[in-house]
Amino acid sequence: TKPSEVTPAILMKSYACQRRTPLKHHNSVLTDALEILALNAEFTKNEGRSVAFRRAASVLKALPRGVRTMDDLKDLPCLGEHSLRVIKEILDAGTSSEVEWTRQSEQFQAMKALTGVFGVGVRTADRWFREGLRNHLDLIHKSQKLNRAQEAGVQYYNDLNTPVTKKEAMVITVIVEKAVNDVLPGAIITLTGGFRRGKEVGHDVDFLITHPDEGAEEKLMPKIVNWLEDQGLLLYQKTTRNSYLENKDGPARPACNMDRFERCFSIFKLERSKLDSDTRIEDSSYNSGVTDGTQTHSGSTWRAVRVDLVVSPYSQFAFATLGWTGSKLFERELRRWAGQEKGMSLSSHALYDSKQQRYLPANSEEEIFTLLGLEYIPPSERNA
Ligand code: DCP
Ligand code: MG
Repeated sequence: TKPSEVTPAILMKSYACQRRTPLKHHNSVLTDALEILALNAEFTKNEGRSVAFRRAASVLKALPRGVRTMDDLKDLPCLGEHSLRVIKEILDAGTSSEVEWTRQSEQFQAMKALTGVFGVGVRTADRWFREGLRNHLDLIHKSQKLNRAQEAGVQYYNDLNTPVTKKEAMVITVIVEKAVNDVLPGAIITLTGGFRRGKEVGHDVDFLITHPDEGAEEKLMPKIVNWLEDQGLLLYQKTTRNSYLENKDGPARPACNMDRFERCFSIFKLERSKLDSDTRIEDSSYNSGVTDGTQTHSGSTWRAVRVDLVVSPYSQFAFATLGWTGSKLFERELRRWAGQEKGMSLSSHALYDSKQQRYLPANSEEEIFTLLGLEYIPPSERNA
């Protein structure tokens, strides 16, 4: 082989937080397949397996070109035997029988439909599946007992399963900024989650809110929620209180991965008239009023959108921003890197150094990467 024909070896780091992962990549056929298996493993409560498939998919997302032969995968980390087998099958035959079988299976389809209802997690969906329920309509027809979140999830099922566009996210940003600045002038509002990473659509809109005067943010959420409710902008909300207390004896990681900020899970009522007219008329994704009985409202003047609001004290804002920007795998890998490689414990609240037995403060995401001994990865390249 002439030197010019040799493909240079790719130096792929093994933690996703050490790599740049753009939103658009060259291997979506393979990553979609692996992510079906990851999702199925999640549905069957096999977390280890699920993470292994997600890590494998994530490595392929970071490749500078499409994989064409198994040779292209030489020396890449995180590709287990099972993932390699699936990739080989797709390269050879175009599809993987395991993936196709999974995709078509009754259990996978039912779990996907049931967990697609707001307020329904894997555990509940699994129980309902075993009771014979298959989708959100069964929840109505078989008069399943639902909590308030699930009621809303069924009621607004169609809207909540219609991807939120960037334009809608921008309209909601303006509303949230108005609400927050009305009840606490000088507050800072950041759009986090997938939209901060550059995604064109999302399943919800995530916001992080803080104020430069530490303490000013306390009890802020109820005020924001009241403001929004007074304007008739909320279809549903559930606020959880801040339960984080810095522990002098460390570590930072709460009992579960869930963080403990004051948080509001909400469903916004977004008026279509707030969106530009050109998108309004063409966009068939809006409920037409004629539905399968899950949408109780009649007009098509508004649509339901999931919005997550999180309030953070200013001193934790950098950690919260990093923790709420995602992707989920990127976050997971950051925490794993901190623990396994640095003897540190990272959460959305703080970074704790076990050797020094102290918290390491930071004012920006860049500083946190530096404290972790990592090269800074901008949000647009955290799409692991
Ligand atoms: N997050 C987390 N742990 C949680 C909840 C959220 O680490 N328990 C982080 C990772 C996510 C981000 O917050 O990337 C936002 O959560 P979403 O579920 O909204 O995920 P995305 O915004 O990334 O994707 P989507 O477009 O589906 O909303
Ligand atoms: Mg989101």
